[in-house]
Amino acid sequence: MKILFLNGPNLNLLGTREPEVYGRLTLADIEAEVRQRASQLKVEVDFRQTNQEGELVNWIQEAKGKFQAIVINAAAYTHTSVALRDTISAVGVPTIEIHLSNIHAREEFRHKSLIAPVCKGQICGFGAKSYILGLEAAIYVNA
Ligand code: CA2
Repeated sequence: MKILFLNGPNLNLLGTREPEVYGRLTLADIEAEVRQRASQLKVEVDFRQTNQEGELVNWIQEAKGKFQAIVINAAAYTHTSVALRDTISAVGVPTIEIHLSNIHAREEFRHKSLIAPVCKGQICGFGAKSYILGLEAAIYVNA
């Protein structure tokens, strides 16, 4: 089984600022943790980050037929992107929404996720562990 991890804007800055909100790990540290768990679970992962909305759209489109699930931290695009929502819905690859922070316990504008209704489920608030839980959810929805 192949699982595609997608990371949206500014997640490349993890570990450099706002550790009280997002923790001290870098995105590379989180990727290493995901890869370790994926190898225990005998699944393959591809792990990517971009600051560009259109690149996320292209990657989701290209996932069809190549990946059995997508785990996405769309970052700020979670709250704004009709394009991402339409793409997830159109492509039909089972998608898990994840966040490091509990978006429902933060500012009002973060409470709304435009992609949540087209995802299998949402995991948020567990820091880097949200990625591991996302991996396990991706396997679960394919079981
Ligand atoms: O909690 C999450 O994972 C978020 O997706 C992170 C996004 C935020 O816009 C969402 O509401 C929740 C922000 C990612 C930016 O990460 C930074 C990391 C270090 C310094 C600055 C930003």
